[in-house]
Amino acid sequence: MNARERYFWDLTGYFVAKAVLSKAEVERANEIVDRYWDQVRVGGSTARDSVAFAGTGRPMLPGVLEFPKPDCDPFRDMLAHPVLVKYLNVMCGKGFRLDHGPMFIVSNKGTAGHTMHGNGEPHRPHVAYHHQNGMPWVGGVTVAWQLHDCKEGMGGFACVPSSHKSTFPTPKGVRTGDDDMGLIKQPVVEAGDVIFFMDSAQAHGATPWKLGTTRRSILFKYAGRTCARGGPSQEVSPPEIYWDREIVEGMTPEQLALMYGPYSNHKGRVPYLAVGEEGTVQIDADARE
Ligand SMILES: O=C(O)CCC(=O)C(=O)O
Repeated sequence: MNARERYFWDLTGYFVAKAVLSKAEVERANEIVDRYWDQVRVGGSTARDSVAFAGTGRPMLPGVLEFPKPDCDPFRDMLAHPVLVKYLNVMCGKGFRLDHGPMFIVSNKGTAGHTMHGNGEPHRPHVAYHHQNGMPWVGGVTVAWQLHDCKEGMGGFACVPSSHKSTFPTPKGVRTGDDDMGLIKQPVVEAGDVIFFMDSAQAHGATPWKLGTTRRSILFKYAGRTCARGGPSQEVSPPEIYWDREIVEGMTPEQLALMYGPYSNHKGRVPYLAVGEEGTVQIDADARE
């Protein structure tokens, strides 16, 4: 990562690496996608309460890493691609790992946008952005491989550049895109480009897809070595699995709360602790994730 690239990344919270895949590599991946098209599943709309982003549910193609060989190869080759290793070693530090994904978004004309989310609301240090001693660091980086061209205003990944450094919550109109103050940016991409963005630290989402051709964006969710967001960490986190049934048997709920393995996207499943007014440790009923 050169000094110009690092400046752009640090300032804006996203970065587009150009022409990482050759034309032939893009064609091969797209030809495989066409053959597996009957496996596409349409989910719900990700526009939530937005008027500007309203549209149809989001189509996804699951399981690309498990396609029979050789069809999985172009997607497995993305996992540890040299360009990705070069950038992620700087962005989230050596030892980064795949936390979850890939999510393969294959929107059609009219697919809803995705309201802006992330940007540290609430602040979560393990996925936040910080820098020290001349080095940047962010806990979660999403790497989105683009198998299509998309010009300005036509939809797809969008973010609020620099929002990873914002001190204040995102105004509702910016979150929904209904009154975005000109702050939402949809980067122009060409097939073969790769978008890096600060997942969770930055306000990001998508604008509705307007092209007659399908969107083809494959998102791999990486994390710093010591961050655990979701993925399999969710399954191994319960105390009786992460430690052992005999070790945790008979523990109080407060003791058990400390025996969960690390992961952050638990949506309230992992209990937090607080000290009550009478000085005793108790499960924190007000804790939010
Ligand atoms: O590229 C997109 O559609 C947005 C993806 C997104 O918001 C996410 O991965 O959290």
